[in-house]
Amino acid sequence: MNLTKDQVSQLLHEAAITLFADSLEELPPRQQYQALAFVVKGLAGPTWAAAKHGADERGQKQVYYFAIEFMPGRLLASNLLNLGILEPVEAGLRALGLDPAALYAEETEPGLGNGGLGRLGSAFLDAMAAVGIVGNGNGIRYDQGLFEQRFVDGYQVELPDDWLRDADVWKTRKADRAVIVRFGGEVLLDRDRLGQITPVYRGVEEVFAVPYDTAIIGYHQPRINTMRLWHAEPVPDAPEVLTAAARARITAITETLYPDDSNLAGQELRLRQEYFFVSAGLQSIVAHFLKYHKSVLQLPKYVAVHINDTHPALAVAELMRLLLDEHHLSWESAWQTTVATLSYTNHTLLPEALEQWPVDLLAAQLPRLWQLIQEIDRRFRLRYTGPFGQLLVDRAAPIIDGQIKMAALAVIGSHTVNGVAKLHTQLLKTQTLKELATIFPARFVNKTNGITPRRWLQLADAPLASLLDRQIGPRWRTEAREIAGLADKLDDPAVLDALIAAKQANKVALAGYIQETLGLTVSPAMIFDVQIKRMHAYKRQLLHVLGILEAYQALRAGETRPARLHIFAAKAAPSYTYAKDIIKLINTVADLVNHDPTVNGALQVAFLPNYNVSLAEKIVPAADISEQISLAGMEASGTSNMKLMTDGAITLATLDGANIEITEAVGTSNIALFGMTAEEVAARRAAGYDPAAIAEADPRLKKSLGMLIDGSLPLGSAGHTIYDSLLVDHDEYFVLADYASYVHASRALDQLWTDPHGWAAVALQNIAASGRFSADDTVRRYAKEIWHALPARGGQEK
Ligand code: GLS
Repeated sequence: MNLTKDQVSQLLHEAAITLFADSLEELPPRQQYQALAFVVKGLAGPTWAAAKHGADERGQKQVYYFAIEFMPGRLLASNLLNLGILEPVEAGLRALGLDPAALYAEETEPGLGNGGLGRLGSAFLDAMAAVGIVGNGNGIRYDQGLFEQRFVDGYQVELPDDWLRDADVWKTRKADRAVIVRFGGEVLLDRDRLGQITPVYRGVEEVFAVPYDTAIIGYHQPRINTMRLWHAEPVPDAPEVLTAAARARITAITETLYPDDSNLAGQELRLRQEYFFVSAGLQSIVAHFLKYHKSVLQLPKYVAVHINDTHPALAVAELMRLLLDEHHLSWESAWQTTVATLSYTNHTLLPEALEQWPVDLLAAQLPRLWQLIQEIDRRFRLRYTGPFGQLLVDRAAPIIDGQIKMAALAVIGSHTVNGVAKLHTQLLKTQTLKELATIFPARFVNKTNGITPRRWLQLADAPLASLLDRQIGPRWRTEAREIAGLADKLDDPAVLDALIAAKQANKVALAGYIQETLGLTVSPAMIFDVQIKRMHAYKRQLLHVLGILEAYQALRAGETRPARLHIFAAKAAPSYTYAKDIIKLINTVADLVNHDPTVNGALQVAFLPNYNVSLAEKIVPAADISEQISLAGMEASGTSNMKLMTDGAITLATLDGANIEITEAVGTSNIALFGMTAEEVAARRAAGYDPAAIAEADPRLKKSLGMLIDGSLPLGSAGHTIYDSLLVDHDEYFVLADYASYVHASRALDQLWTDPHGWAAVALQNIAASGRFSADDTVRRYAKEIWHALPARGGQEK
C-alpha cells in the first residue's frame, strides 16, 4: 500500500472531524490515537472485504482456530507494519508534531488471555495471515480482560480490567450474523415414521451470540483474516420478557475472563462460556459453508476446525449435534465428518489443568450434548474394549466416575492431536494420554510452538532490526529463517560492538521505564536478568529468588561479582495464594537488596507490575539473561524463551519444554543449562527425596532459607508458607535439588559477562538460531500436516 505524508495528514484530519467534530490538533492523545486507528481500519477495509469472499469463491480450505483466550497485544503499530505503511505514517505523524510511540501507547491492550496459551493463539492468527492461510480465530469477547495488577505493600492487588472504557476501534459488530445458543431445559427425542429423530426442546434458556470481528492483517500481502469474538446478550424481541436475574445470567457468560490458566475453574459459568463460543462458532461456520457447498459431508474438504486446548473440546459433541439434528446425517457419516474436520492441541501436562466436568453439571446445562457424549462413550467402548481390554479402555474413555474428561473427548473426536514441544508430545504419549496414544498411535504428532518476529523483533526491537538490515539485508523480515545469515558475522568485532550497542539502547529505555514505574534507579551497564511469565510454583520463580539471596550473601561477604539487575514480571491467579506469597517474597527481597548500601548497586531487583504483552515488548529487547527454569517435565513449551533468544538474551535453562529445541538450535555452548532432566526428576521422585539434607549441607542456602522465617525479611505468614513448602512438604518442584547446579550455571554467566565480545558472540548465535521458532513456520507445519490447508501458490494470493 502506498501512502504519502500529505495523504496521512489529510486522512487524519478528516477522521478527527468525522469521529470527534474537532480538529486533530485540538484532540487529546487518546482521541488522536482513535482517529489514526480509524484511518488504518478504513485503509484495510477493502482488502478485508475482498478476502472474506475470495477464499470461498476459490474453494480454498479455511481454518478456524477455536480458543477461549486470545492476547493480540496492541494492534495499531502491528497493523501499520503489516499493511506496509509504518514508515510513511510515522513520517506523517512527525510532520504533524505527533510522537508515534506516544500515540501507540494510548491503545488499551485487550487482555483476553492469561499468558502463553492466549498469546500463542494470537501469534498463530498473525502468522496464518502472513503466510496466506485463510485462518480465522473464534473466541469470546470478554467485557473485562485479565485483571490489572498493582502491588500494595508488596502484595498483589487485582483491579478490574475495563478495556472497553475508551471504545475498541478495531472491532466490527455484526449483529446480522448473530446466532442463538441454547442452555438447560429438557430434550425429548421425537422419532417420525421414517425413523428420523428430531430433538424437541422444552424450557431452554436462549442466548443471543453476537459476533465482533477484528481484521487480522497479513504482513505485506493481500490476505486479511478475521478474529471473531462472540458476545452474549439476551435475544432481542423474544416473546418472553426476561427477569433482571435471567438477563444477568446471560450477560455473565461473556463478562469476565477466568483469571486462571492452569486450574480447572470448575464452575458452571466456565462450562457455559465454553459451550457458548463453540456452539456459536460451529453454527456460523456450517451456515456459511452451506452458502457455497451443497452437502455438509464436504465440510472436511473445505473446513478445518482446531480445538486449542480442551476449552473448546465440546466442539466434538456440538458438531455431531448439528450434523445429526439439523442436517440429518446418519451417526456414522456424522462421526466421520466430525473427526475429519477437527484437530486438537494439548497445552499442558499439569494434572489439575486437564479439564473434567461433573456429569450432573454438564447434563443440566447441555442436555442434548450429554446424550451425544454418552453415545460417543458407548460406541468408543464397544469398538475398542475387544482389542485393548477393559482396563485400558476405562482409562481412555471420556466418561468415568461421574466425570467427563475433555481431553479424551477431544482426542477421540479429532483426526490429529499435537503437543507443543518434542518433550511435551513424548510425555503426552507415554504418560498423560498414554492409553489414548495406544489406541490411536498415528494421531499424535508434535508441533513445537513459535512466536512472531514481526512483533518481537521488527516492532519491539528496532535497534536490533536495523542492525540485521545492515548486516544481512531485509529478507529476514519476510522469511525469519534468513536471520541465520547473521552467524557469518560471528568473528566480526564491529558487528559484536553494534550488537552490544543495540542491546544497550534497549536497556537504557527499560531503565527509564523502571525509574518511572518503581522509582528505582538502575544502571544499563548491569546484567539484565529476566524472568517474565505467569507466577506458578512449577515455573520456579522461587529458585530465582534463592539465587538472588545467594548473590546477596556473597556480596555482603565481600565477593565481587558483575552487577546484576533481576527483573520479574508475573501475575498470579487471584485464588492461587502460594503464587501470591512468592510475589510478596520477591517484592520483599527487592526492598532488602535495593536499600542495602553494602551491596552498593551490584545487585538489584525490579518487579514490574501488570505483566502483559505491552510490558513484555519493553522487557524482552532489554534482556541479557532469559530465565527458563521450570522443573523439567512441567512446562509444555514456553514461548518467552523464544522471544528472549530472538532479541539476543542468553538462556539460563533446564531441559524442559522448548528449551530442548532451543538447545538443539544453538548448541550446548551457547546456552546455560542446569538441573535434572525429566527422566532424572521421575527417578528422584520414585527414589524419595530429602530437601532438608540439601539445605543442611549448604551453609548459604541454609541461611537464605532461614531468612524466610527469622524476621530478616518481613514476610508475615508468606515466609512460613514458602519455608514449609520446601522443607516440610517435600519441595514438590525440586527447587532445592536443582539449586546448586542453578547457582553454578548462573555464575558461569557472570564469568562470560567479563568478556563483552565473548558474551555478544553467544548472544549473536542465539539470534541467528532463532528464525526456526517463527510462528510462520509453525503454522505452515500445522497447515501442511494437520489442517491440509496450505495456501495457494506457495503462500501468495493474487
Ligand atoms: C500453556 C503452557 O503452560 C506453556 O508452556 C505453552 O507455551 C503455552 C502455549 O502452548 O500453553 N498452557 C497453558 O494452559 N497455559 C500456557 O501458557
